[in-house]
Amino acid sequence: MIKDESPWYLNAVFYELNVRAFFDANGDGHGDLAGLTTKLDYLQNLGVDAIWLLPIYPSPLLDDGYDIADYYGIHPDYGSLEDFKAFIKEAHRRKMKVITDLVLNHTSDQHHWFQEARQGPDNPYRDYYVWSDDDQKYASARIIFLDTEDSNWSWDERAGRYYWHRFYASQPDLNYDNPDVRREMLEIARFWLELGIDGFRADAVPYLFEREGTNCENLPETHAYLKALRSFMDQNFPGRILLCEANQWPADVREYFGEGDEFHMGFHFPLMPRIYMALRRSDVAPLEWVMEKTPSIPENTQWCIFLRNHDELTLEMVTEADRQWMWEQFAPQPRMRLNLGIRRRLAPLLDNDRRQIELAYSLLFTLPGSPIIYYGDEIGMGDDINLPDRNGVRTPMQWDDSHAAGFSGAPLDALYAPLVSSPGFTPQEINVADQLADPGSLLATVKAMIKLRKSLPALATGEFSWTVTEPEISPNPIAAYYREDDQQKILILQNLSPDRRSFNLKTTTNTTYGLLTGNSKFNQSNGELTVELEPYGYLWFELKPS
Ligand code: TEU
Repeated sequence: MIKDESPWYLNAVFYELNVRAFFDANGDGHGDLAGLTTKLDYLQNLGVDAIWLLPIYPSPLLDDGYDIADYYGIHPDYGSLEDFKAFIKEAHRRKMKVITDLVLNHTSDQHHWFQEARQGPDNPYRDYYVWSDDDQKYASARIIFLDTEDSNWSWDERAGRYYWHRFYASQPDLNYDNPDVRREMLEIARFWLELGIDGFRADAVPYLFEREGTNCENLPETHAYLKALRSFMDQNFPGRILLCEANQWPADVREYFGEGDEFHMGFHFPLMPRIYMALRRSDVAPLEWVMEKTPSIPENTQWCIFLRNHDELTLEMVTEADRQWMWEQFAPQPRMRLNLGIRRRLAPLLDNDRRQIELAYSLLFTLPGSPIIYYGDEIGMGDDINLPDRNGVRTPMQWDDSHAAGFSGAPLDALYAPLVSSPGFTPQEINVADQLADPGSLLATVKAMIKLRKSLPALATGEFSWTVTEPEISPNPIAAYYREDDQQKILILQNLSPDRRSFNLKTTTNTTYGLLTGNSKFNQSNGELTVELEPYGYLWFELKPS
């Protein structure tokens, strides 16, 4: 149950955004911190509690900023540290929290540590990275960026040795066996926490240590270091949070919460693809499966749940057969696929079908965890599968139908990425201004759901339990569940199928089913709730003694 003194992140709505993509204040074609600051009113109005910024450090941008060249600065495209401080101040003034990406596992090869390390075995930075005379060590570690890399080792001509990297070859992994690396990272954390941020989204944490004979993921040494980071934060910056990015099965992610002494929050990767699976199959079974596999987590920790993010929709946490099926269903064109995933946004994935998109949001706001919205998905923005890597889901935010979608005053050919041009998704068709003016827009619905969700703490931390509707059919297209704490009992009914569905639900005597929101019909009488759910329809109720 959420109490007044409960930590804020237990019932918070997060918003993930790319500074480059949000708003360009100086007209150079790249979004910047000053631009983002002018858009804080929009986020406050949407009801967002916390903003997660993708990396804004100086970087050659070969992995869009996850390749960091200097941990202590701001990429000049985005502005300066002064701009960052001003942004934090303005966000806090609006009672919004800010978390930023902390990339622990690797640096850019342009980072001065790596440039020094290459120089020779005696260089003090040599041991900051993981070197080998051959490319055979740690052979059980999988390759993550399968479409671009064929080994986790790359040859460095200057050093005359191989270096280890779990992601792009331009991102050498740091050597966490070196106490200097461990210490440097705490100093980096200190620097940003002193600037006033509220915490970190810690990137790619399963891969910090390497040990022969293992898959080099989730190792005990890695957990020990992450606990040390947590304790450093608790001691020096109490109240600031750590959000874990571990794309792992629930049982493995569970370990990152420790005994409440490691991460405050963790992304629920296995849930995400199963939301799409359940919708496309009109079958609740994938959701039942993942809820059953989801372990309970320590007090004052929380899942972070999401529909999409800045990466490809990862299919690492599904079986091979399900992956093939998901690709056939959601990525019929080869350009839509990337590594083990799908580089498309929410609205195009769901056929730009308003009913399915709304239902996906209904699931996001009622399943256990704090929801994260990916920028642009609140208006149903499209993507551009012709752009390289994952850039197609990182295009400029569509503010209005004026020049450059109201994102920038720069000439169109100076924008960091082209505007979405696919039919149905152009800025003329999808933009914030139109949707703000339209009480029936997706944006209006998402905003209303956020407000409702925040007023119902049982949706954040209450017990979750499935309920049975009658007649029972198999496969079952109805996702029906209760969320309950000692203050509130909420019933959620959702139709995962494109057909209208009628059913009954046995009700408790002396209980009134108060409608919270929904788009379907129901009737309560004689101890039964009779429901007719529209195609992809949903109803949320609060149960009250009558
Ligand atoms: O992703 C790391 C990661 O662990 C994967 O889950 C990744 O999300 C998946 O394979 C899809 O790419 C993080 C960032 O989110 C990603 O943008 C970076 O490219 C990556 O780290 C390397 O820094």
